Amino acid sequence: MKNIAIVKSVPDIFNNAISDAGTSKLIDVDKARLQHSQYIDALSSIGLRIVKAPPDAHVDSPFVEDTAIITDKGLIITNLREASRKDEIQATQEMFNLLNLNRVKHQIEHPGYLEGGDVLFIQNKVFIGISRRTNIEGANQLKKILEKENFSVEFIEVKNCLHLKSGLTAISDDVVICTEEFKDNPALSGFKKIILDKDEEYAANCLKVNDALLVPMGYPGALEEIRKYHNNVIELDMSEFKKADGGLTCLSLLI
Ligand code: CIR
Repeated sequence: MKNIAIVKSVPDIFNNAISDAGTSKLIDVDKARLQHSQYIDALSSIGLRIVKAPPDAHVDSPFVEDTAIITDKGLIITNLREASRKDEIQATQEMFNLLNLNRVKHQIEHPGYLEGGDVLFIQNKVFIGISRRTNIEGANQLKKILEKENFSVEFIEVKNCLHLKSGLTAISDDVVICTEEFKDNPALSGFKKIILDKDEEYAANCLKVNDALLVPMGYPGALEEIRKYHNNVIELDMSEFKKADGGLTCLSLLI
């Protein structure tokens, strides 16, 4: 059960965020702020307490998920790969100090890189994406920490998207939603799967929060499939975050 959502805010320079296709230049920052506040309202409506991190002017700072992994016992500060994102962990750390969380602190260290978008928890299983942003050294450091907490950890290679969770998330404890890339992955053999059409791949990034499921608006095929398994779906417009290669999971850290 999650009770708290940590979020950052959308900086004025958000249209300089990193994006593979250069689409962040097209971001309407005011619209991004509106979508961010609708996201926060959705989390509040589910019953979460919202905690806003101190102002952070980094271009990609709304994507707070990438800066930390939080478990019942541990607080793991990540090591982000992109130079422009490295210092985002400072505002995250300040906020953790204010929250005074009773957790053992860890830090992913060089030569390890790891971003939260590559870490998918499904009950006691954790899948770590080996991607452009998370390397084996970083994944092994996290694996060691999580195994001490009795999680079972598997690595999944990510080739066609930014992070693992850009192409694969869980909509319940036994159903995942994913792009073609992950459909035959042996690590996922025990799960039912919703496999997305090419033009709806963005819908792979859903956010399950307690009994609710946040899904990106505008993917009717995905929505129809999701509704077969889930009856508490909240659709949110994510158009401006998509332009910066980010999605629903990226915008919060849940405790
Ligand atoms: C980046 O390239 O780092 C950001 N523009 C997007 C990060 C998205 N985060 C995520 O998927 N967890």
